[in-house]
Amino acid sequence: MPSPVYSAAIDLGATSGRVILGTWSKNRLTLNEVHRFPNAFRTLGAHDYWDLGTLWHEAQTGLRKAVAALPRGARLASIGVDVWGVDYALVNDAGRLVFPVHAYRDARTQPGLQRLAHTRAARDRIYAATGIPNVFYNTSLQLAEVVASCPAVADLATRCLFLPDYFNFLLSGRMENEFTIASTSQLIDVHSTDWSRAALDHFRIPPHWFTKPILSGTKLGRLSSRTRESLASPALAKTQIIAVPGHDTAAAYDAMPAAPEGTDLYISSGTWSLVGFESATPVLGAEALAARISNERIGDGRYRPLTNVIGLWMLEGTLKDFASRPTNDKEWAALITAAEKFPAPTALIDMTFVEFANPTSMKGAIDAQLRKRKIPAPKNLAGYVRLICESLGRGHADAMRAFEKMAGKKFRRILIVGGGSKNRLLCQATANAAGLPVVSFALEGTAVGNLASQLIALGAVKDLATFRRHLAADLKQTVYSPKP
Ligand code: LFR
Repeated sequence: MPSPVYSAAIDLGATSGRVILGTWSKNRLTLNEVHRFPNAFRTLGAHDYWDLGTLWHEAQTGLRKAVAALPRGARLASIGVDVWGVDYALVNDAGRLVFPVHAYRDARTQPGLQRLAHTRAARDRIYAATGIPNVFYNTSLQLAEVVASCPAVADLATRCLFLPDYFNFLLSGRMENEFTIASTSQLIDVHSTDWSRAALDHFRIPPHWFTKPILSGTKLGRLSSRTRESLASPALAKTQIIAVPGHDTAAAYDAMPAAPEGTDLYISSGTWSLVGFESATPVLGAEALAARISNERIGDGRYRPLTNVIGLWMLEGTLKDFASRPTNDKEWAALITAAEKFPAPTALIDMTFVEFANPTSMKGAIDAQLRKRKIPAPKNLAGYVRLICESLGRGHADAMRAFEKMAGKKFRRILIVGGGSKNRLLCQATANAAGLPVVSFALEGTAVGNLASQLIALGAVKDLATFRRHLAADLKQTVYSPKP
């Protein structure tokens, strides 16, 4: 492998996307964020959709900028894509979209969610088969709704590609289902690395829409000629497309500079807070289901049992309701300082409240819950920020305790990466509620995990343990010790 190695990570989140050029040289990874852009779903009539054309346009713009940022004569070795979980594109054999791409917050899954919730035997059976609890955004519920409401789709579509699979197809011309993203669907067999026939049958989803998932790190080949022509650069002549962990959370977990003995709890903090750990075995059973433990998968076939706590979605949503919201880093810092000055709230928000999933006003939804519980609402934005961060911290700690109890584990540290790792109020609240040190890394976890998988596939790094060792030696960290 020539050194340095240049690779690009296309990292798409529900509220923003970025393209990052990674340079691997002398066992060090440096990141250059060459392109960042906002993302949002759009509402048409009663439904919510992603704008895939814009995302693809932005991804290509980012790749052009990545190429422009290369030193003269250098080549881009590879490209990998990671995206938020569960959403998908239905295509025909030629790769044409045959159905609009819905966003997972679309309320169309609510009747299916309730139906499964109220059919206890089926709900338990699906959890035993897939290890994924009944959540409104599951691909299983989304596909069941499409097939039931538009039956002709079963003839029109020949493949279901999850969003990273779809972008991999645009880049490479190959249609594959990558394993980590497939594992978010509630359709993978929890005891194998293949689809669950029981789940597919239950939701009446055509099994031929899927092929056996490929494990992360599989090379998909060179850039397709169409994309190569559109990007028109000699630096891309030999660029490999690599199926990295397509699920952003799987990529972020891979990037954790974790202790090898497995005593760290992970939080990938972004639109959602994903609290979990790595395990050779799944965490199953009635108690695990009640705690909403989701046995999503690592790219090599193992498990990452995690709980989805509502995350920064709640903070971002609340900010929209205040004209005084911060617009730059300085204003953010001032807001956090103001929020820290408040006494710790005596009552916290219950984050599992379904009304927080996609409210027209997040502040309105919070106020409604507080009113119901006869708790006075905060008087200003700083008060809301304090209440939300403390409540999220409690949510993180509750998830940790559930894991300790059910998996018979004792965690020593909590590692946090992603947007929330920069929010000291949130990190401190988590440390206090959990009674454990929180180690925050200034790290774009999802992009780093994406790049790690590419470097391993290219043979530039031996394996993930080696990558983590190098990364840990190089990272800035802030430790928040618990306070009573
Ligand atoms: C985070 C994430 C979560 C998933 C949620 C919905 O970006 O991928 O892991 O539960 O989005 O897809």
